[in-house]
Amino acid sequence: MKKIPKSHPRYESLMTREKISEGLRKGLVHETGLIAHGRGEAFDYIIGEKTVAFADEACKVAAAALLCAKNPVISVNGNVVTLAGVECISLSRRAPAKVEVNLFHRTESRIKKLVKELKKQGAKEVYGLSGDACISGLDHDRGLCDKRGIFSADVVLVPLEDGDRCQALRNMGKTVIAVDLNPISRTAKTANITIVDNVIRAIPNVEKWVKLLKNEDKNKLEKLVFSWDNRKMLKDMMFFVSKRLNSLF
Ligand code: PTJ
Repeated sequence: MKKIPKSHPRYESLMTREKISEGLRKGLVHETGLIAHGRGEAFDYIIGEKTVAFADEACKVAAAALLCAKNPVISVNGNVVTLAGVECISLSRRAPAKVEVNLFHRTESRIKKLVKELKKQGAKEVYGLSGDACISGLDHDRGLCDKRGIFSADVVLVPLEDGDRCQALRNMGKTVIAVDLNPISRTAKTANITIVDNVIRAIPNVEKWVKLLKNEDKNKLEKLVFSWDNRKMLKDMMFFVSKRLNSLF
């Protein structure tokens, strides 16, 4: 990776760019993953590159949903493994939840590379290689998933998902937790619980809440999930963004 001086005011952001471009060079990230990352960066800049209160609340509800689930799965793609693979593995142990590599631009070779990378990062079991089931309503390879993973999951955490697939997962009756910096994306509007934050901050934050809520009464956790109003949170988030932009000048 390129050497970025720690004194640079955009050090963290530039290092993250380096990570993503290294992910591309290693064949983990798809080339359009760089474009998606740029869009994410722009929204992160707008929210102030910090976890806002609404995102923290969403992380709490996401943790409750994972703890109430019978078969929760964390779905990871090229960008997620590159930016927050270790954090996803750590969350999967704590919840506990399965991890599945599930790609928009699916190729066997990239799935193999990502599974290998996750194992290198410490994962014991990673789903995604068999692709022996299909997310209903999606033709094209992006619908392929594992029968014992996403296909049979009741709760799916999908950081950086596309809106179409998010809707298809919901149509299958699953509870979908999305991480998306863009509060007006189709994914953000379609998921049951949307964490409007950078995946780098969001995954450890969900794990923090899993730790805090682990011994909480199940009924109380279920209430937390069922009473969550995702639409209201997105509206509050947009209000926060417009207020913040107005206050900058
Ligand atoms: O590895 P693959 O083949 O599964 O492909 C992955 C990408 C990301 C290329 C694919 O899923 C895709 O094209 O995604 P989209 O539809 O561009 O959506 C990406 C969304 O994630 C956008 O709304 C971005 O704002 C958001 N995003 C990008 N980077 C981050 C992010 N959200 C949270 N954290 C980020 N670091």
